[in-house]
Amino acid sequence: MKKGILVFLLILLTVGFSWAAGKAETTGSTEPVVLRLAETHPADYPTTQGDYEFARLVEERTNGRIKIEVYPGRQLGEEKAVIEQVQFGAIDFTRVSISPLAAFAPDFNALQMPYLYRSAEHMWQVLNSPIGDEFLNSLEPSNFVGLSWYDSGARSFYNSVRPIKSVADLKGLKIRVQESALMVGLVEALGAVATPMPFGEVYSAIQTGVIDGAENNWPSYYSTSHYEVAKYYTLDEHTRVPEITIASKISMDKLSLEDQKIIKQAAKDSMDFQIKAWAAYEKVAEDAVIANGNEIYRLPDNAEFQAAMQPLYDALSPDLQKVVEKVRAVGK
Ligand code: GTR
Repeated sequence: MKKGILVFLLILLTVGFSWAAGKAETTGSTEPVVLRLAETHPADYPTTQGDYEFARLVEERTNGRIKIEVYPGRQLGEEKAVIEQVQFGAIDFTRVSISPLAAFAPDFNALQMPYLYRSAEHMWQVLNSPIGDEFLNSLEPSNFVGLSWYDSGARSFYNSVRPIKSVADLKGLKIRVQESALMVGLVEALGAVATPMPFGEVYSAIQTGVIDGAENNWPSYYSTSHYEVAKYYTLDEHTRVPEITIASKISMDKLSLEDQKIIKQAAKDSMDFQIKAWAAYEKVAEDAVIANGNEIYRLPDNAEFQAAMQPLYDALSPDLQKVVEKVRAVGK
């Protein structure tokens, strides 16, 4: 109870401070407006590099009136808790995977369905089409402002027990997933045991045998050192899950329309930078994991995995099935 009151007071204080900071801009003070961006990855990770570029562009284009401070490495908390804080304005921005965001805006599940995109190019065609903008704009009723998309490659399974060469090999393995109902369903559809868990807890959970493995892209497999404790990596590439940068609608509403426009444009203009940083880091990660002697297995084709995941499509609402059809039609 006491702890609850303390947390409440802290939230009031944080909201109060951000409000005061926001005011500075409208009262013509020369003090910069300082806004905070939460990032789960370390400073050298490509999404964080994109965050820094976004912050740099905003500072440059507002002549220093708005400063975005990037907090990498989960300093402001794990993704789910951070999204909640962005929703009520205690944190101004975050870059997250759309997987945990879908708990707040369920339509986003339609953009992270297994084997949805034919390729990385197809995903980018979709995100850069009006569909991508509709999704960014759809967040406002949930109190977020969708700003931009970042690359996240493809996610695949890794574990410490055995190589996975077919769906049967996944049977009974305890696999960590993001805090996402869709990801729980995906892992269960393959006969494994899904364990939702915050990102920062996965390394020790694999090391101590609480779980057998997890799933992620090359850069995360490498930067988290999960590759050291889970040496079998199967490139089944079950999902491409775009990364997204969102703002708190409460924070944005305190800024002038002109500053909101600058922020939106700067976020979009940081995308190219992030996509290049992603490609470079993906290569570094892959080379380092292979040099470490990990057992990498690429599925000759993913037909078996894809068929096992069909129930997830059947369970989608008719509206989301229509979105899936629209996504599939892009570029055809
Ligand atoms: C990464 C993603 C993070 C986080 C993480 C996870 O690929 O960039 O934002 O969602 O996966 O698995 O928790």
